[in-house]
Amino acid sequence: MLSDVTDRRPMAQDADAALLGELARLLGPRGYTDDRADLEPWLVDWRGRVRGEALALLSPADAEEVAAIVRLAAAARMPIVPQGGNTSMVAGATPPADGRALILSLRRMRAIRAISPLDGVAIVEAGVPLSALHDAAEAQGMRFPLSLAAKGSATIGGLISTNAGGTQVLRFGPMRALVLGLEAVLPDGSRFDGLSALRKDNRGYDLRQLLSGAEGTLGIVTAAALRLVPAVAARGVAWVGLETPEQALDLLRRLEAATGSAVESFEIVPADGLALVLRHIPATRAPLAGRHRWNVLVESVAPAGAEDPRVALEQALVAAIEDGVAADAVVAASESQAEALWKLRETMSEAERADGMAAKHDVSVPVSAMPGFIESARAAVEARFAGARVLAFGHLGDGNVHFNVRPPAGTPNGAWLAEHGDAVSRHVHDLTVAAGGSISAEHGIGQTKLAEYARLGDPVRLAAQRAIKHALDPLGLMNPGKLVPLAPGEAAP
Ligand code: 2HG
Ligand code: ZN
Repeated sequence: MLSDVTDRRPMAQDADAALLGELARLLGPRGYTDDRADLEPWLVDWRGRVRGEALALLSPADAEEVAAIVRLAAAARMPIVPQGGNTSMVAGATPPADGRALILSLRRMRAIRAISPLDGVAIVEAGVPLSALHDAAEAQGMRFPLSLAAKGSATIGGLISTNAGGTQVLRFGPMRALVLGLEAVLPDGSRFDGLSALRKDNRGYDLRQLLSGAEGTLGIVTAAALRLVPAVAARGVAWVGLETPEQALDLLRRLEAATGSAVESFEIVPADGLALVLRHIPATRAPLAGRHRWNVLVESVAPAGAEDPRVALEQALVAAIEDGVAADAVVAASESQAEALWKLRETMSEAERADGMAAKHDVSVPVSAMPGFIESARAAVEARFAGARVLAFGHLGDGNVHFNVRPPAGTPNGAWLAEHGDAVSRHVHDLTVAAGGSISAEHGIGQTKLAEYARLGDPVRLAAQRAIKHALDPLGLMNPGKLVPLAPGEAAP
């Protein structure tokens, strides 16, 4: 039998070569490359931990070309790995190690087809970077209310496919809450045109929602109708020092009450997180005179004609300090000060990476349980893994923190993680599940969380997700090896 396999291999390679030839003809030199140097940046994930290989990088010009690619790939049983800005935290867009895959980039599909302030909708192609949508909406007096640190490179297609979260989820929800319509190519090459952005549409299973957060495993999102909200006229941004995560949550509810729910961001940063930023990120400085165990970045906004949001924010913060809920605070007096405060939060991840590798976890529990979870899980992890340094920061108002665990100071980074990293992650995830939480609040499952998802995912949920995957992608060609764990005993397609 072995000789059969060996004999078939050249034929399979011929078929792959024929497919690549067809794709090169279809897409032309702007849309096709198999040059190793061109491919290189697409083969490694943002954190530099996972490396794959691919036969070619395809950059179609429109949805018609995407459909043609998917049909040709399906006929040749060739996997497709869609990749947007390549800032996945879970290697969700990195091709497989065996290298038999095509990377699909929609970077040439960058049109903002329409912005309608009357409908509160933008029709945007998948390759548009998030910051370009922000600018285009603003030019029309509107706003797209989702933001994250990678906004300059993260694309609309990637944000939808990963149901991205970020720092503005508190008021408007994650990406899937903002997707009103979708255009996509399904795994059989058919084109789904669901762009009409109806506010009400009750025709059963919702393909928009199935494709949002599907990590490219059910098809390729080519464009979307996205919700816009009115632009804000002014924002108030403050940095607050306090003692405990409990106080932070208490502060959030007070600020919401005092500002009429105008709080859009509420991010928590521990003292050692701020110290990392100040050490590694140029042009940053401590916002408060003293050192506080915990810090909060808060932003509240106001529409045109309303009172300056800084006034209500400042009053509420003064009251919180008087009541002993916060220790100190500063409200940005100008836009450049506001930007400087945001920089301290948005560069957290970069600063942590510059300091060395960490075992990263993106966990959520019910909002009210998060303060207790942060403290008790930190104590549990630090007691079990001597010297380990927990860095929990992020979206407290959403019940989601990045519960990252750094090696003991002075230890060779990689070696400690190689020895303890998996055990640390299992421990953190066990604690999360015991607290009724999720092991992936906003980063997705990708490749790096797949084994843990298989271990801890509710079997009923996993079976339903596999059934959906098999129904829409029976050949298993859409971003294989991501998101959906194989069933026990199931072979990879
Ligand atoms: C953030 O909130 C990102 O800054 C990255 O989700 C989190 O690096 C991380 O762990
Ligand atoms: Zn985050």
